[in-house]
Amino acid sequence: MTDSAIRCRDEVAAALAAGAPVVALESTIVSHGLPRPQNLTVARRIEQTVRDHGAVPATIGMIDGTLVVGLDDAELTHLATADGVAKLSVRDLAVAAAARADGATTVASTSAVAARLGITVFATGGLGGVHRDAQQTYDESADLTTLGQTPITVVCAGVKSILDVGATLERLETLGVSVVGYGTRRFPGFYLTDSGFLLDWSADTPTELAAVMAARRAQDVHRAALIVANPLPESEQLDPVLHDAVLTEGLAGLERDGIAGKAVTPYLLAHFHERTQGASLTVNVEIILRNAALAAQIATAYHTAAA
Ligand code: PSU
Ligand code: MN
Repeated sequence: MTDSAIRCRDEVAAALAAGAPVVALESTIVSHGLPRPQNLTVARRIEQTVRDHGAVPATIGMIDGTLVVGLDDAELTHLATADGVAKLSVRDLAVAAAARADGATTVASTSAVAARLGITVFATGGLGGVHRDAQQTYDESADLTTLGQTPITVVCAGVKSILDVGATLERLETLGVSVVGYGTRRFPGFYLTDSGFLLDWSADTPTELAAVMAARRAQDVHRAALIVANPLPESEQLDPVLHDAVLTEGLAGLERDGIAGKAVTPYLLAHFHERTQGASLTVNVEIILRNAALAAQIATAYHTAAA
């Protein structure tokens, strides 16, 4: 599919037309969530992992005002290395297009664009959510409200532990977003295996999750997202004591450095990467690769069953 607003890479368009499994991937993690130069290597590894598990990767971003579904390697390199790549949530897409900007899409905008093209599964690291001081700042990621009205399955490791996890889960309930733990009823805490919050539902295989997706389509009751919360094994999580110390320090840094709005998430992620001497980066990469693999398996199970 080619039009001036959205360009879909041939390989992705062919897979969609054939009903073959496609996994959407976001570009904000690449441009704003991971440090350079590792970000480009990781972006390529995420795509390769999707391929290794039987699906076609479609990394989404904006190049010169056009939304691209399935960035090619030159475009991916550009978004990973160029200065001035904008962070685009849904509300930014049209304004950025008219300005012919280059931009990276968040969970919200990636989901919205992917669902519009009929992509059924999306892999990311951790969702945005309600920030800890939201009672004063009203800072709640547009990821939540967008997922409340976007029919797509999102594989993630919960929400970033820098957030108010309990409040985020309450908002997901209000917004009608389904949350299913993968092999667990304990909601994962991104860098940590367990956030301390319990879930009502779990599933143990990609086939079970494909059945949930089929039931959602058959019911067609409410067009919200399905979140698959995939925890890291405990042996791979960040040391919880180190995690809590670095987080406390990062939250204090926000106030000290006057960080607000959409700069908050990249600031805290960068703080973690620096203060754990790269340990949080290793964990972050592991999270994304595991989610990419599971997303590809779910997409494959769903599209095989539907065929
Ligand atoms: N999770 C990560 N790294 C990231 C993000 C999430 O591990 O970079 C990004 C996602 O793109 C998510 C966004 O949609 O942060 C949320 O930003 P905000 O809180 O400003 O809505
Ligand atoms: Mn925000």
